[in-house]
Amino acid sequence: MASKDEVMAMAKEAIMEFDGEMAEEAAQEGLKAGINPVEIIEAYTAAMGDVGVQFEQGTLFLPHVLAASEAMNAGIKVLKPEMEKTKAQTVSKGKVVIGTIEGDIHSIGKDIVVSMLGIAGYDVIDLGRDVPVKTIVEAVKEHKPAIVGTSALMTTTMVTQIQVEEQLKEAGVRDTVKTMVGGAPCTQDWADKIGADIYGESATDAVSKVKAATGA
Ligand code: HCB
Repeated sequence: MASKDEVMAMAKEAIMEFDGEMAEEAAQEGLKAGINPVEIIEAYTAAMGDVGVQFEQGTLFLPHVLAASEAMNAGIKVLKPEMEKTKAQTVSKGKVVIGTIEGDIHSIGKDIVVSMLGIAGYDVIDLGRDVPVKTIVEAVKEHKPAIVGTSALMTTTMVTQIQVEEQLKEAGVRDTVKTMVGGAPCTQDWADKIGADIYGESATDAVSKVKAATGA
């Protein structure tokens, strides 16, 4: 059986090599070895961050990024059923509505947050990606969640998070829900500036802040 270090190294290599089969193998070996799926996802995430840096430096290109994200999704697909088992054993701690903001199709980070909130016992309504602000406001009215989160990966789309704050106010539901923002360009300063209640730096940070905000 593979050791934890071997599994983590394999998980990272799989993303760096854009190898979905290796990502699946790392996930399977990790589960066999009793490693927490979240830790394996964190290894994929770290490697995805490295891919992002290389993309920014111009040493990798969009098809590479896409292949890396597909490899990561392949690995997560193996881990998900195991994570769902944990979810089934917990009583719901409350509802969270979440989506990637309008104009933005980046979904990997948001999907990790969705999975980890699910594992933590939240009832998560995932609106997907490129979600119109109007749809987010309607979902808040319909589902009455404790938290509404948005993900923005681009400086050009994070500004739309301001509209979430404004349109929730216009709809008269801003006081009924706590807002969370996240995604690489977002910061605590950004959250403070636009009046969002929570800034989730990572999925782990998002879960612990959601727990604090909901008293769980
Ligand atoms: Co994309 N892309 N991309 N991309 N992409 C970025 C984001 C750039 C920064 C790369 C760059 O140029 N330096 C850049 C944005 C620049 C800007 O700010 N304006 C960029 C661009 C420009 C684009 C396109 C426009 C490229 C093009 O077509 N010319 C296009 C977007 C089109 C559009 O959206 N309308 C595009 C496309 C793609 C894909 C499809 C190839 C792919 C996305 C696949 C997918 O998501 N299904 C992709 C990817 C993968 C990236 C990078 C490389 C990685 C993003 C990622 O998944 N990171 C990224 C570079 C980078 O970020 N350094 C690059 C890993 C995840 C796990 O991290 O930060 O998303 P995360 O999530 C964390 C954390 O933030 C937090 O928890 C997560 C887990 O810990 N979190 C939340 C996330 N959301 C949260 C919400 C909450 O409420 C709370 C916490």
